[in-house]
Formats: sequence, C-alpha cells, structure tokens
Amino acid sequence: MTNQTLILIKPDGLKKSLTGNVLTRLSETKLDIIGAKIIRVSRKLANEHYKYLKKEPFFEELIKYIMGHYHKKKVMALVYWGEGAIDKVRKICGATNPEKADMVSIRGQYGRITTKGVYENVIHASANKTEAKREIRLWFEPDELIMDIYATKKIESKKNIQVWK
Ligand code: DAT
Ligand code: MG
Repeated sequence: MTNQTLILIKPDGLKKSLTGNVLTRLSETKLDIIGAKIIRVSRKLANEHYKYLKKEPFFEELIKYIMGHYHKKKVMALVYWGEGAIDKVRKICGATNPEKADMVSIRGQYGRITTKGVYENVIHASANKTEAKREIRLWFEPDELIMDIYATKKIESKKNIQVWK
C-alpha cells in the first residue's frame, strides 16, 4: 500500500553537513519526494509537533534542540511518498535512542546522546499513518506538495500575502 511520511533532517544533521548523506540513504527506498523545504522552527511549531511528549522530563531540551538552540536554527522538511513509505523510512532511520539504533541505520551512524541527555538523532520520520497525516498537515501547506494526498478546502483570505516584485 502506498503512503506518505514526514522526514525532518534535524539541526544537528544540518550542522554536521549530513544532508547529502541522509538523502542518499533515503534514496535506497526508491520513494518519491513530493515536498521539500528549509524551515526555521518556532516554539509553537515545535510544541505542536512533539505535543504527545509534553509530560516527559526531556521535553524542554527536546524543544530547544529541534528549534536549533544547540546547532543551526533550521530544519529540512521533506515528504516521501510510495509503497510502504512509513515503514521503509523508519527502518533506515533506526531506533529512537542512537546508542541502541542499528549501527548502519542513519541514527546509529550519525546520532549521539549529549551530556544533557538530549538524543541528537539527526532525523525524524513519522511513526504511523495517523502521525504522518497530523505531521505533514502541520509542516506543509497543500500547495507546497506536488501531490494531493489529503482533502483540502478553499477559503477567502484577507491576509496580506507576500509575492515576488
Ligand atoms: P521517534 O523520534 O523515534 O519517533 P519519539 O516520538 O518517541 O521517537 O520521540 C521523539 C523524540 O524525542 C526522539 O526522536 C528523541 C526524543 N526522545 C525520545 N525519548 C527520549 C528520551 N528517553 N530521552 C531523551 N530524548 C528522547
Ligand atoms: Mg515519534
């Protein structure tokens, strides 16, 4: 079954110049990239993305990490689509804890745990279909993706939008 998944190359991945390495590993999956961008992560976006972890003792450090407090203040966000996308990508990423991750997985190869206990695990990948839907809709607008993967609606907007001059 085809599905889609959100990938984030986290600030440590960008700081360590791992973008190319990570994308090369992900290309093993033969999935299609249907959206990609560089984002400066706000506290609001970070809180929303990790809201299910709000009660964890490491939450504040996790939010600072994803916002780029310790590295570069940017994240690369991508959406991959294709046969079994969620599972294929999770497998290449490896386990959450980089020290327990398979050593040839992305997290096993490039991740570390800091002395503060932050899992700098280089990459995020959606865990399942429900999470993928929540996360992709959080990080991307419909017209930033080249495929219509979820239902959309048109709204009247009075917002000042910036366009090229
Ligand atoms: P995953 O990113 O593998 O989906 P998750 O959703 O459980 O894992 O957690 C999100 C992130 O939170 C994870 O990438 C790193 C951090 N994290 C999870 N458990 C942690 C722990 N015990 N200590 C420190 N950071 C942790
Ligand atoms: Mg998760």
